Amino acid sequence: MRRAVWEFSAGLLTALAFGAMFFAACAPSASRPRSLSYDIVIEAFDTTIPEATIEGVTIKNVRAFNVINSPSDIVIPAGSEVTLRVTNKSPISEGFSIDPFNIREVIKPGETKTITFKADKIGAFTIWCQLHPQNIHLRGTLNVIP
Ligand SMILES: [Cu+2]
Repeated sequence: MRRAVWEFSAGLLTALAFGAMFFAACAPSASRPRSLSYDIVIEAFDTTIPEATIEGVTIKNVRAFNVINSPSDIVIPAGSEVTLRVTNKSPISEGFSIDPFNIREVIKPGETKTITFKADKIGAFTIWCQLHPQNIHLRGTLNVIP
């Protein structure tokens, strides 16, 4: 009886070991390039201040746009095939640039553009709008990690 239990346990362990090997063989290899996609929304916050008094000087009709990408930062493993779907919710055309990957797009209000590239460089790369002064934009970062 004890021997039968032992034999059954040994058989079960063998089956589990083969099962584990089978799943290991089928699991995606860590070195295979991954396909990653992100949805990015360019949001504009229209700040209208009728007037502001700064150091005793009153300025009328102070208007400013604050434009951000959401999410502003992206982290991806090197070698990934990347798809960015960028939607512009700003009332004006916005730029979307990542210079080291030769990405330089102009996206009209309400438009969504799909940008694909391979993350074949490691580092932290600035995502920025090439159309407008940088003091009204929050820059983003594309982080490509080893
Ligand atoms: Cu802009």
